[in-house]
Amino acid sequence: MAKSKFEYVRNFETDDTCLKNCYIVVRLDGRNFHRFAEQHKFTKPNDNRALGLMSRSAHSVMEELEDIVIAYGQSDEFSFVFKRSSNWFKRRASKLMTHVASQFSSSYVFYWKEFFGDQTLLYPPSFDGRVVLYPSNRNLKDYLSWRQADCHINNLYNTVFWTLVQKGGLTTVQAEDRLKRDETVTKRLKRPNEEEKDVNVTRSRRKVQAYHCDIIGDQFWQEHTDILEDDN
Ligand code: DGT
Ligand code: MG
Ligand code: MG
Ligand code: MG
Ligand code: MG
Repeated sequence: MAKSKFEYVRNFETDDTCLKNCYIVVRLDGRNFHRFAEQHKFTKPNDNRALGLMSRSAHSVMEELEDIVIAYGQSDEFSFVFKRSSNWFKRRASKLMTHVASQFSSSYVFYWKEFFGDQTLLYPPSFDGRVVLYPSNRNLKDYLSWRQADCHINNLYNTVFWTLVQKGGLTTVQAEDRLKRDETVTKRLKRPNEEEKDVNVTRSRRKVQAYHCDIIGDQFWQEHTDILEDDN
């Protein structure tokens, strides 16, 4: 076949072959599902219809695509693990990731009705994707454990949070305040007339917050005593 003078542009394509012997993990995550959940009135903290639809879409990915050995999902995300020895699409990361993302997204829309019945899908949802390689079984198990621990921690928090709001009558601000996690740190303190000793100090882990205020004067530092540590 004759080559055109334009052929050279093909050489601009970069090689994204995944390293051999590694498990290839593709993780998808719903784009701005905070808004999507709100607009489609997902129940809090967990909407069984939404979770069922995620699961159904993952099922479709596993059925239609090659070499996926396990998938794990929670919230608006799903991880797909390709077998170590897979040579599907010559292990090209972009091919694997985009096939997973598009198969999942189209299935999510295709099966919407099965889970949400007459409730209208208001706009087309989308999912981002990333590829991560894990060279050992330990690494892969730890990856999945990491996602599940994340699920557990979030669920624990969300379940208690929404119970405080829905059944306990607290405002969302009050519930958040109630659930602030305390952090215990050991500080070496020297109190007047006492020996220096290690003392457990409890403080709240605060959210990052923007202030627009004077930090030259003393007032700010008096109000935020946990920023500076003792000089000695
Ligand atoms: P992103 O991923 O950066 O585009 O932004 P989001 O908004 O998708 O953030 P992400 O992925 O960290 O958090 C997932 C959101 O999806 C979170 O706001 C809660 C929502 N969501 C997921 N599953 C459920 C559910 O079953 N019920 C409700 N009410 N919300 C859910
Ligand atoms: Mg996110
Ligand atoms: Mg998301
Ligand atoms: Mg997410
Ligand atoms: Mg083609």
